[in-house]
Amino acid sequence: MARSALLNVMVQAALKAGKSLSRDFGEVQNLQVSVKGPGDFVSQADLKAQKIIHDELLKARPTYGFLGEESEEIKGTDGAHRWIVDPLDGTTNFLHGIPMFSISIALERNGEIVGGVVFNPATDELYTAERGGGAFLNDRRLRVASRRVLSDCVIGCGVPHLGRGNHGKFLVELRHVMGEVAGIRRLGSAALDLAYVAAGRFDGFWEMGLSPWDMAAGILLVREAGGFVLDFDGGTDMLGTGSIICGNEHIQKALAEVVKRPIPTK
Ligand code: 2AM
Ligand code: CA
Repeated sequence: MARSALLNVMVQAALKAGKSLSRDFGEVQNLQVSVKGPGDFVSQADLKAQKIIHDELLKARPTYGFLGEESEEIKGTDGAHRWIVDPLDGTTNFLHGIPMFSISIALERNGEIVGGVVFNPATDELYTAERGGGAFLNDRRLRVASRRVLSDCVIGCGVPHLGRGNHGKFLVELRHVMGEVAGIRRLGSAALDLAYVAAGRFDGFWEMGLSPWDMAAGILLVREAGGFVLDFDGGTDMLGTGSIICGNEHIQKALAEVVKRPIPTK
């Protein structure tokens, strides 16, 4: 697997921030027993990871723009390129000592995602993709699962957070999907969910109310693994709408139909 210089920059940034998060995750596990909990500590871990990534990426490409979860967007002097970064996706898991979190770094060129890295430092799983070059888990080429019927499928989803999203609407989606599939999973990191679809572990995934940094790298992973990714309107404006439904060609279509089924009248 040959990585471009740009993808290598992204990988190095993810690995370096991953070391920092790993150290802090060890500490978080010790802090669970304190009454105040590790909340402030985790915010600091998050900010530290973003600074590491920002500095690595901007050192390599000082003119590119930078959109990161933890800061205001920085417009680059190069109008064509933008990094889209989530230094810690799955914050709630991290906070609770659950080793299911990730760093997500994407590169956008003229509005199109051309590079993506998702790294889970707790499992040392590094997912990478470049447009036209395929998707990889460490050195292994990825392919989405090939199941064609929903009743054989394990589907990932996101559950709206306390005080956010439309809980009633989600429950209708859940009710419809659980009546059709073999199993439903919720990891708590959208970037990892998408990586799991790319790796063929999940047959599909849906969620709404996401931010661009949760999805940008994962979308490219799924596409480069041969999957289909659309928003809830059946278009490709996932970053704009915050909604996503994906899987292989058949499962994406079938899952979208079930997720968008109208609310039953009785
Ligand atoms: P985060 O951990 O970076 O916040 C899981 O459903 C997804 O929702 C994750 O990608 C997670 O990203 C995001 N998420 C978690 N808490 C959130 C909140 N309060 N508001 C919006 N998104 C959130
Ligand atoms: Ca996130």
